[in-house]
Amino acid sequence: MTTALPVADRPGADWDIFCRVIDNYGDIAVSWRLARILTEDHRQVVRLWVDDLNALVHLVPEVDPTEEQQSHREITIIHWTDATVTTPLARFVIEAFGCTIPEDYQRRMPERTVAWFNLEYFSAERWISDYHGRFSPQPNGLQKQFVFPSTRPDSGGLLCEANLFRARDHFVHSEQTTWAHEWHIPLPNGLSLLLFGYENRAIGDLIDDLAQTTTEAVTIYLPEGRLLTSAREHLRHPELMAGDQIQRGTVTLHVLPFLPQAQFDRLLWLCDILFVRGEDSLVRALWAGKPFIWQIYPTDDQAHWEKLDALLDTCRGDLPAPAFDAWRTLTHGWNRQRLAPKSWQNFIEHHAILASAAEKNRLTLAGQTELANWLVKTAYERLQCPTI
Ligand code: TRH
Repeated sequence: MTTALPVADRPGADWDIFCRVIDNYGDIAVSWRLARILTEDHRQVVRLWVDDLNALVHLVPEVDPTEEQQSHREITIIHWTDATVTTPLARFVIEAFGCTIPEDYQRRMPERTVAWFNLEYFSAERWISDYHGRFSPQPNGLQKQFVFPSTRPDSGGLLCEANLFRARDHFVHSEQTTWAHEWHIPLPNGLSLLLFGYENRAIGDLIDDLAQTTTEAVTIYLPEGRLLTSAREHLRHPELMAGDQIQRGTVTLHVLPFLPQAQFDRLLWLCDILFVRGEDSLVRALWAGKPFIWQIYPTDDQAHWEKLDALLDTCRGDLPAPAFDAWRTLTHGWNRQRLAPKSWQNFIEHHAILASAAEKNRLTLAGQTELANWLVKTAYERLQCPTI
């Protein structure tokens, strides 16, 4: 965005984002990140409606879960309950992940709302290109527009802060030691891995493979959460908790406390290989430009396998077949919770080429649509006023 007018001079620069927390952090993680980018990079006025403030507190500890309404980082956060009064209405409205916004609000939307977006879950599948941007007529007379975040060029793109890459470079060159000290994170020794995931029986195999295949030091960071419960069982350390450290040969595993979302990228930037999950952490791994293993959110109809392969395909770039196969095999094994023999070894043999492909992929994605930009541009076009 090049010409940022002061908020008061921009007609209708106000947004309502509605978010219901289904499970985990993904819904609120994406909604909060979007709220911040709209506010900080686009100088929009944002209200975030969220039904579960406790989920947001994990990501943003400054939020008070008992407040019905509060402001943080210039975003108005509203605890969304059935009783919430929904006036005044916003000019632009985002329904995150198909959460249905209150009926009364919907009925009154034509009085003021000019753009209504349904923000969908991330997918890199081909059909996204056809469905992104489509409209669906609603009973209140408005058209709801579907927005698909994706790594595909003809989609809504991915959320990315305007200063993210500058911050990354600054962190890597001059900040990481101080930062690690401040957050009580031991600095990595040798190759470093972040393991952020759901429960996974393969964690024992992974750490055994690591310990057996390398004579070099390896540092693993395991944030507390769902994967830690598997680590307790499969590493036979039932009491393992944040602050603990265990050693297997040359491998040191550190259990970390869950960090505020604003610090999460720094943890990724500190590591060489990123195990991520869900949606928001996947996007952050893409922006970190490091080799990553994605544990996809599994669905009962098994549709997640196609989604997983679609992501790998869109990020492949010019990776030669052996390196791509090694990446795909480890990714599939991690998602099946059973690693094929030598899958870690094969993967790590291709580390250099996978690292350079990940950085190239970051640059490619950075040249594509940015999601908040797309939303602002589209919303202002609807207002028929000069945009960005
Ligand atoms: O929590 P998730 O598994 O969320 C999932 C997905 O979004 C999925 O698509 C959706 O269907 C399901 O929820 C309901 O993973 P995700 O999306 O990566 O969100 C995790 C957030 O937590 C992300 O913003 C990173 C953040 N995080 C921290 O802020 N601090 C930490 O220490 C860690 C480990 C993560």
